[in-house]
Amino acid sequence: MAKVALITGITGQDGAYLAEYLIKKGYTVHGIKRRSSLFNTDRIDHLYQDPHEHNRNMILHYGDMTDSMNLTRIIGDVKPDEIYNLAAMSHVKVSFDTPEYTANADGIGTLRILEAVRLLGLTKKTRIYQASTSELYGLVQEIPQKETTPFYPRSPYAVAKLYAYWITVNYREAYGMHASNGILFNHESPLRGETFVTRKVTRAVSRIVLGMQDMVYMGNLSSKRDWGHAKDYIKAMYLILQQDTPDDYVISTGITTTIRDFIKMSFAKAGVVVDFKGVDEKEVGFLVSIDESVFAKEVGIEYLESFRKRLGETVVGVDPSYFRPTEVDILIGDNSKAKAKLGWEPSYSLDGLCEDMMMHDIALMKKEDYLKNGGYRILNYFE
Ligand code: NAP
Ligand code: F7E
Repeated sequence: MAKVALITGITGQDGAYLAEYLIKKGYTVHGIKRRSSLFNTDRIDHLYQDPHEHNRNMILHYGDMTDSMNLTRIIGDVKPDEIYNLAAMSHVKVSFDTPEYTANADGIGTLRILEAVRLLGLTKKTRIYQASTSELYGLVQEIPQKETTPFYPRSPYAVAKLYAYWITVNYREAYGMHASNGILFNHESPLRGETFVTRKVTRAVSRIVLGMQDMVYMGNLSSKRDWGHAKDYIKAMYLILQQDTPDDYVISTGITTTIRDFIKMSFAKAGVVVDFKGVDEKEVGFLVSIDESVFAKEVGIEYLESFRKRLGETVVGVDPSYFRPTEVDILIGDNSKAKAKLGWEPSYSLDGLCEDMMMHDIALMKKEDYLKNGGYRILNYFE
């Protein structure tokens, strides 16, 4: 019998990679997606099967983390062997604007899943993965952060996820459930939402080198993140649920980098050197030089002449509206426990991740139909 997994947040970055991974492993994957006025399944369309087909291995259900009855009904119908609870309002900055909704979906939403499994008598059958986050460390109490590092959340998102973390631990201890937290540090990919910093950068840099955009405005350039590739991190989720004993694990690369350096790295993938000058809100990034052979290969010789004329120009500015009321300055994770107990380690370096995202976004921006479909939209104030 094929194992049955239920993924909340299947339309998101991690949900899409995880669904594909589990289907390849022979699972039947059920996913919960929200109703939206436009299609929101771009990331999983390649896995979609018409409901009229027999023996489908991916089945979607309408649902929402704020609706207990809906979640309980789906879990009761599906009776999954494994639940991956990935659904969340996952944008830290937006959580300051929507704190109550974030608490409901990200915090109480997790309780709804755990309680549904308990009330349906599935505690011995169903294993639960909770998508916990390095944002729990917030104002870090220790460097690097590990499973025993005290939490100090710094946003409504992180506080909601703190509740979700502890309610998962509590249901494990109180009811003997196989419920585990993956404390995942930032992970990115070409599927990353366009308003998270890495994707905002790789999209903007692609557009700048192609002559489609003059500059990009960023927030805090000095914060540091431990970035891995989502393709590696979803494998850790799977491994966590294959363990005999439920437990909590830090999943990270152990390397931390500033936003500023990630911007430089992204331009370098196109053969362009960018440097920064000025401080705080007055800091700018400007074009220093071009390695023309790299530019011709990665961007295209036809874009070179007009780009050459731009040397010296400012391409990165700072807009304080992107600053957060409370910031997480540095994250760097110690993944020793995951290495030792799960046999997990990242296969992508940051350079490899950046390469993957840049090559994807240069190709994406070049597509004419992308332009026609509104892809030229400049990220707005809130993004
Ligand atoms: P994501 O791309 O933002 O995806 C979030 C998913 O949750 C989407 O499918 C979204 O649906 C769904 N969702 C949001 N609110 C919902 C609601 N009320 N009811 C049902 N579904 C809802 O996030 P991700 O990067 O894949 O991250 C997956 C999980 O890991 C999240 O819980 C996130 O907080 C956590 N996490 C992420 C990272 C990271 O670096 N990526 C690190 C640590 C933890 P729509 O597609 O309709 O918006
Ligand atoms: O910001 C700074 C920003 O939005 C990273 C989520 O997946 O990872 C993610 O949360 C850093 C912050 O991710 C801009 O101030 C500068 O210091 O990409 P981000 P995040 O807040 O770390 C954790 C682990 C999660 O759990 C979350 O769900 O970059 N930054 N300038 C900017 N950030 C954004 N978004 N936009 C800027 O223009």
